[in-house]
Amino acid sequence: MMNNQDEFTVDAAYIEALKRAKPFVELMMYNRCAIREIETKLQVLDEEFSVRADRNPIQTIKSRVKKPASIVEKLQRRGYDVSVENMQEHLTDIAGVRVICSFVEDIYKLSELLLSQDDIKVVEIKDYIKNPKPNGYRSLHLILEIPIFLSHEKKHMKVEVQFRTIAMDFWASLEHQLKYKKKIENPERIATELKYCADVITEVDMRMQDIRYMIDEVQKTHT
Ligand code: 0O2
Repeated sequence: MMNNQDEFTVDAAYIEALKRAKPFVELMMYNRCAIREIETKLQVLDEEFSVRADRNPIQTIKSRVKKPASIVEKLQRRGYDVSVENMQEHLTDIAGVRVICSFVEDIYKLSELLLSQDDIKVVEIKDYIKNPKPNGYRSLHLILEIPIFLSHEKKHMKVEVQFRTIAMDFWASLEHQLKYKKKIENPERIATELKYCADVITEVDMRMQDIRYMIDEVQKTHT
């Protein structure tokens, strides 16, 4: 049983821990707010397309704030101490939004429209569609800075937006699962197979895009 002294110690330690965690908890809240801002912008564009062009370029939007263990791993891997300041200064993907599009063309159209909005600042663009990673990974990554309006201040938050087609997402999700399986025998063979699948998927994306162009053309001639 705890005596009064123990109870006091536990409470004080708890309060101290809460105080220390507050900046981290607040930073994660700012990141969740930034995600909401970006999601809304994308949903607005998708809604407009559905009315004006009678189709939805976005299949799904998946968002996440980076897990604490991944934050710690990334800071340490890059040689930084684990602190809220370093998270803010050196990590650009605590807030992540993944946009799964129907066609490659939609990725470039939507990203262009997002980048042209006057409250968004572009920090970095990594085009792994035009320049895929050697393993076959493809996606368009935008690091954006966006303001969030709190009760007494405005904060500028960074968000990583990844645009992928359904096919690119299919490949990346499975590759991600497979990569983390332990004891893979024949890693070179697996890498070759995965690269082959990535190439097939690229071809399929291009063909699906062509089919859409063909259908659009036929529809134009009938209107
Ligand atoms: P999660 O769980 O998605 O957050 P880093 O590689 O993170 O040290 P950088 O510059 O941020 O450095 O990398 P990059 O390549 O611009 O983007 C990293 C993110 O892109 C990854 O996030 C993945 O989501 C995705 N990604 C990049 N390369 C690959 C790949 O080869 N396969 C798969 N499946 N996804 C990839 P995280 O943080 O790794 O994971």
